[in-house]
Amino acid sequence: MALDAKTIAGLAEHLETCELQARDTLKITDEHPDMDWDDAYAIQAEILRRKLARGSRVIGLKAGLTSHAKMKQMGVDSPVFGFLVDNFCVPEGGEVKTSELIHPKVEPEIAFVLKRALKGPGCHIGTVLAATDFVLPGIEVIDSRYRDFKFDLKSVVADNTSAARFVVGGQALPPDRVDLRTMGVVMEKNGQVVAIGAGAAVLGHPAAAVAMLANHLGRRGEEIPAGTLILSGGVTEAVAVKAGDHVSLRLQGLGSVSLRFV
Ligand code: OOG
Ligand code: MG
Repeated sequence: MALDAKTIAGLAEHLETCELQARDTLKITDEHPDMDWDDAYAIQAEILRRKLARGSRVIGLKAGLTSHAKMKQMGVDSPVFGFLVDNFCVPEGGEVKTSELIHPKVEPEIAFVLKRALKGPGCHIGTVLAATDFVLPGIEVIDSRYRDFKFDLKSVVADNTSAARFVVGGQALPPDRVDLRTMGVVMEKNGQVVAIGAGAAVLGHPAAAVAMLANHLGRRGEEIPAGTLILSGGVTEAVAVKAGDHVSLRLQGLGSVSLRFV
């Protein structure tokens, strides 16, 4: 760790205040260039601690920057991991208030729900599929707290990987009923197709993103509990949205899910 506890708490408060007040900020590594990975995840953990103290519940986890399209769009080269709390969850077909967000974008995601806990190290696609209860379509609304979505990996980890809102829905199926690699992904905004892809865009197989998450937590002595919802990462580039937009995502064989921005 390069930062002391007081600096970590201060940066967490700053980033969470930006989130709650829908204000942007410069990336925190500008002022703290020596910040390391442990500092970045410690800031994220402190943001979570603040939310839990206010009564939020963790309802899921996310992997981000798991597809080549996303890494290229954001100019980075490795996945990152974050948390999802109950306040981020939007009901299927529900509304997202743009006044609560800075510059939201949507991403098509394949969501997993576990029936058994996953503990790394050593998790792989096989262990993930064996522990998965079902998969279903999910749209993630990301909203980097950094000005113009400009960040490096450590800054985005500290900012809980831009997590803001998400919706899951459509049809849930056990993973042996679908081919997660060849599964077609079509996202529409206001009836126009804005993103198309296939599951394999996420690390060759979206379950590999869940395995990476389990191995990442395993290194910290943590596990993914049974029942956890996991967003495996945007299949395509994220698409900017504004009030009035309607977004729907169809995953082949799993129906569709949608939300509206007001
Ligand atoms: C970071 C979060 C990325 C994904 O699915 O790739 C993410 C960002 O692009 O702001 O959630
Ligand atoms: Mg995402």
